[in-house]
Amino acid sequence: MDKIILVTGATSGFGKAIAEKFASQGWNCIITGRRKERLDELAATLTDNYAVKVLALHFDVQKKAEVFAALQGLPAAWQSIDVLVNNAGLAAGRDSFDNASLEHWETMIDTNVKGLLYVSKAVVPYFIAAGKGHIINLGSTAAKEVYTNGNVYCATKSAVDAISKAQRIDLLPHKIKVTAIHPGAAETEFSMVRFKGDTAKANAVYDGYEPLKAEDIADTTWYCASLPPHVCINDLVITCTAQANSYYTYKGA
Ligand code: NDP
Ligand code: 8X3
Repeated sequence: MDKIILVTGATSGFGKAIAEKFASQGWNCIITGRRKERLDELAATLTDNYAVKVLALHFDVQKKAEVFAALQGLPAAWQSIDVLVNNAGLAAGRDSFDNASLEHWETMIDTNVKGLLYVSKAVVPYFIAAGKGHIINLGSTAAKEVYTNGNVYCATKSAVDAISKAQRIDLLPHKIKVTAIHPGAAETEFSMVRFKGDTAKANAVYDGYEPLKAEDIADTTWYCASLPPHVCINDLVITCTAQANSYYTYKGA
């Protein structure tokens, strides 16, 4: 039977690589994001390269009405989702608590926390109806240790950690697996978004060591999703070899 993955934030970085990985294994993909052109491009690539079916839905996860309009009442053939990857997210700025902007904080909370909750709430009924399912939430090493000037980004990822634990308990009766994947630094568009297109600042994040790649996270996600029904990876921290935790990366002597 055809398998279906729904991955949010598939226009870039981890989400795009995850869609490509699962499509390469023959899974049909529901891909989401705000940038419609990129979604359409990815849909064409996946269809052409892997002969899978793709449903592209463009919406902003911050907007409750948009999320439910897009995900409730999916066409019947798309309702039997096997895996939901809550990946859409971002950091906005990296400023001290006293200097950080309220707007940045609100964007991160609305996207990383509320967006993940809205999408999960819209998809879980399909899992419950099927009597199975798998939610994979993208947290971060920032969920595990707060770092200097990481304040609200770290708080949103701690929330993802807590929500994952809560989902795991509450959704057990429905045989829904919940996995939280917590990556360290990975070179995607993440830092360009965080620093509003400041290339020098974004590149400096990855200077002096080899960070993770989006494909590393896609492979990890695939591993978690392809285990037998009785096995669930609950919590997985993955960093590049140069990184020990949220605030210690070895960049040479
Ligand atoms: P990218 O910036 O490359 O990708 C982010 C994706 O999220 C894009 O597809 C973007 O799509 C989507 N997105 C952002 N905001 C919204 C929104 N409001 N509504 C819908 N989609 C949205 O970053 P990454 O791939 O690196 O990040 C993916 C996830 O991994 C995030 O949750 C991030 O916090 C987390 N993470 C990243 C790490 C890193 O070092 N890169 C490390 C640990 C965790 P669009 O703009 O088209 O809407
Ligand atoms: C993204 C990685 O180190 O910027 O979650 O928090 S970090």
